[in-house]
Amino acid sequence: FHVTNLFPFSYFLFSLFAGVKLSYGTAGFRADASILQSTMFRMGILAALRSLKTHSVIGLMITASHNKVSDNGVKIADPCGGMLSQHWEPFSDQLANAPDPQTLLLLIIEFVKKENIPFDGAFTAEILLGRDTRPSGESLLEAAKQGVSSIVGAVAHDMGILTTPQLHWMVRARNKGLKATESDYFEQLLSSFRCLMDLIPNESKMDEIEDRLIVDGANGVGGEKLEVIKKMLSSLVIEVHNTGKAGGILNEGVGADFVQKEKVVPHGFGSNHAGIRCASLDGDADRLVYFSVASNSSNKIDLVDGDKILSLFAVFIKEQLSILEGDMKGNNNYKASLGVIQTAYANGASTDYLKHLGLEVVLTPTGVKYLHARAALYDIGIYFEANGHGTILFSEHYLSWLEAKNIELSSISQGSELQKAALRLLAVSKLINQAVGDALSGLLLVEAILRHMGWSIHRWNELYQDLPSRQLKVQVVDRTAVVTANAETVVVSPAGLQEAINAEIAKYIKGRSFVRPSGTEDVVRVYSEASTRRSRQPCQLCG
Ligand code: NG1
Ligand code: ZN
Repeated sequence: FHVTNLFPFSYFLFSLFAGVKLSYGTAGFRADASILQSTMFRMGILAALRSLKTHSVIGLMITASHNKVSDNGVKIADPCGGMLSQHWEPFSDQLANAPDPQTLLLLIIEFVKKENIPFDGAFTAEILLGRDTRPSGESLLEAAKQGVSSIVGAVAHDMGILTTPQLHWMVRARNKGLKATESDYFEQLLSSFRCLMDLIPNESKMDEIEDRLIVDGANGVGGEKLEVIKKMLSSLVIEVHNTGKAGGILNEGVGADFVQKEKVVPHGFGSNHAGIRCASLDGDADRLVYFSVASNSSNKIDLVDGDKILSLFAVFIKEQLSILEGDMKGNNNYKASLGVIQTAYANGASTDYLKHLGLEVVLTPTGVKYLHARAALYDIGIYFEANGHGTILFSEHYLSWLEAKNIELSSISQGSELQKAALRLLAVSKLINQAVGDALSGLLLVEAILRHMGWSIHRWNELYQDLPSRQLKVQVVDRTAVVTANAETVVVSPAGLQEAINAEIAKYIKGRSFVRPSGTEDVVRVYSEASTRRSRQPCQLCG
């Protein structure tokens, strides 16, 4: 085991002085950028070890997503393009918090032995590095690079400024032996989008749809990339606001997190946009929400959140499956398993709607790693968080079947509705990012499906009525004191808390409430919903 140059760097010192305990959390390490040099260096080491262990290319993304511009963070992308295996999270916590170089080295040596990480030179560790537009990204990337190169022979490739999903996509593509540059990414998105547009039924009432889409780029990387996509598309009219070029600050009064939580227009939008379809990306473009501006000159919006994007996707996929499976021609027939995955933050009205559609709905704890793993158990698994992070996963087995079915149909019923359904599903599997939720690919899929359905944003929003809900953050002494079960819907400790919640929600029609410690902030989150803002059951005494 050789660690060539662990010591010449001062990166170790920073976390010592900061006295901060870092935790890999829901989505990697996040903190004020000024204390992250050491963490980046150490995560560079971890990424190189992970690459040696898995004999695959690994990704390291520097971003703090929707958090403020002075924050930054790091996430590791595993060989399949998904999140770092949870099995390695405790090691990454230990590595990030090691108090001195000796402890760090011992931890690495121990872990290498325990995990049997091969140092035989048979495989060159390769890491793809990406960063968002945060100014701190450049020097943090340097620290990560140094961390990678402290492992003998490991190679770091700087992929430049990217959205988080682009980096995950590249890692996945590289490990599948596919073309994996940024232009390959754009090419795949655009060709599958065009394919879906070409398959739109003639009878779709496209004229009911406002042509124009206005996108809030959160003053981050997503807006920049959308400008590139826009130039390559003739069939969509996209205006991008908040690209960051006009001096706006990343995530400040803009972006998907702001729009979804505050339910008001982002900066640069107003009543002059009433009636127009609008969308908002978050700071690293892995979240997407839509909205329309209320016509009465206030700054209020009608939010079309992740749950509704999920519902739109579910309706479309279900429709294609029923065409394909309803009238199976030929011999090679198969019924796909379709599952929908949400978290407890999903609006109760969306869960009811999806169940009424006859879909299997499963709840997991918060965090893409849980949703993604559960969705991967189906032939087609659709997952979304209410905040707009989600995607559609297709199993390899189902994709091979679809490819074969398409070939069979092209010989027995070329151009039939059956074949079109197969082609649409294949196009969706290429358009939608199979590694992680991706605002850019999600946006193109929403746009294609709305045109396919002939739905305006208002028609889409009317799929169901959201139950009024509130989400609060509460600062507590020790958030880990709150322990939950059943996909975070029940508090196990402290004792008595769940009973108190039960007593409260019993007073309201469709009352639902839960609390959980955040995995990304030092707070406890409280969520509540009920049938109306003021719905109290009539009082037994006074009516
Ligand atoms: P935490 O802080 O664990 O609630 C938040 C979001 C998650 C996810 C992660 C990662 C909410 C309620 N929680 O996690 O959905 O997006 O950040 O960014 O929105
Ligand atoms: Zn994000």
